[in-house]
Amino acid sequence: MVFNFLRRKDKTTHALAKTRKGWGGGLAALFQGATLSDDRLWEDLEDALISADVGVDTSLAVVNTVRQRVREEGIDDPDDVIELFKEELAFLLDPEDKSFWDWYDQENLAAKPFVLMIVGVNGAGKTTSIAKMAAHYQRMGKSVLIGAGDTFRAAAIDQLKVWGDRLQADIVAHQPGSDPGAVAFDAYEAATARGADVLLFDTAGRLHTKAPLMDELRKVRRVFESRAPGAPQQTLLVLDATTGHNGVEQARLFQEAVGVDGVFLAKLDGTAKGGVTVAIAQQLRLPVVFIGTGEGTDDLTLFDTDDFVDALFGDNPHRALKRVPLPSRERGPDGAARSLPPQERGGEGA
Ligand SMILES: Nc1nc2c(ncn2[C@@H]2O[C@H](COP(=O)(O)OP(=O)(O)OP(=O)(O)O)[C@@H](O)[C@H]2O)c(=O)[nH]1
Ligand SMILES: [Mg+2]
Repeated sequence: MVFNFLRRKDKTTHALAKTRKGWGGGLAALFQGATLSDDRLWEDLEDALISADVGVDTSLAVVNTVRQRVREEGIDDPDDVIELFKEELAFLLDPEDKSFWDWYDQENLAAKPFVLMIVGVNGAGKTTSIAKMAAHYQRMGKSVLIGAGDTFRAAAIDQLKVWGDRLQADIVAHQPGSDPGAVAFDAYEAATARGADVLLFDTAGRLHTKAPLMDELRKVRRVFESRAPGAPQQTLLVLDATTGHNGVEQARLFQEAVGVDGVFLAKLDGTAKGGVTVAIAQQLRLPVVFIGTGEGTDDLTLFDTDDFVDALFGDNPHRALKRVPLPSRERGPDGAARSLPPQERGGEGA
């Protein structure tokens, strides 16, 4: 599980450069010359979280909780306050059941072929992310087959073939305009026949056509379900991090229509709004599984909460994150992690 650990952390740090500059660094800068009892400071902190797309309610709740803890725990060092922010954000980012993350770099995959169905709107980064995941599994010594289920555009099929050649991964493709369900069927059969460990299945992303996209995706899903119990093993939604909060709304549509297990957050390197990662975890109850850190096949990293919050604010080697449940942290009835506003905890604003 410590697969590629160091490089992973480097990549997360690199991918979050813009977010860190615009947000994490911005947060740290807010403390310079400020006093912790100054209301203005806490309002600025709220603004900084909101403008990074954390979401308004979550931003207010996080700041409230941190402010309350500062008061209750008698904290007066700004570095300690930043650690509190890290802790609260880490709590919001962790899925309730962390074993969710176990599958993606596990030596023994739960099925053969292990089917990953990749969904997302046009241009989100699906095809590129598939190439990255193919390379990821190849590095783990797995054989990978890719199904070209985006039959809507001829270019989509060609794009996958180029990646397939480059990665020396088998591609199963039909003619443009053909039935994606039939491609799914053939791709599964081919993966079984060739003994492939992983089947990555690309899908279309256009939203408004004669055959509604969600119906088509449901059909693809049913084809996999009919081939083997438990298939597809994972349905990953690729979200473009640069679209910020809109991505959260998109995700809801896919979640309702086909069911989504996790998010591949692409293009995190291209945005200053990395706070959307928190919004995804918080509002959708979806774990971020991979992050896309560039346009090459090597530009992906496994999501790790601690790496993420460290990368946001910069490492602080003198302090370790506390990962104990604190009274200020609760989960709602839906399992959503909540930073409770002080008034709901029987206190008043600090
Ligand atoms: N900087 C950066 N660019 C990325 C990343 N992932 C994808 N891209 C770029 O985003 C663009 C769209 O990526 P695609 O993989 O074609 O997206 P798609 O979802 O398959 O798009 P359609 O097939 O048109 O629906 C390409 O120019 C990619 O190189 C990333 O993590 N970082
Ligand atoms: Mg594509």
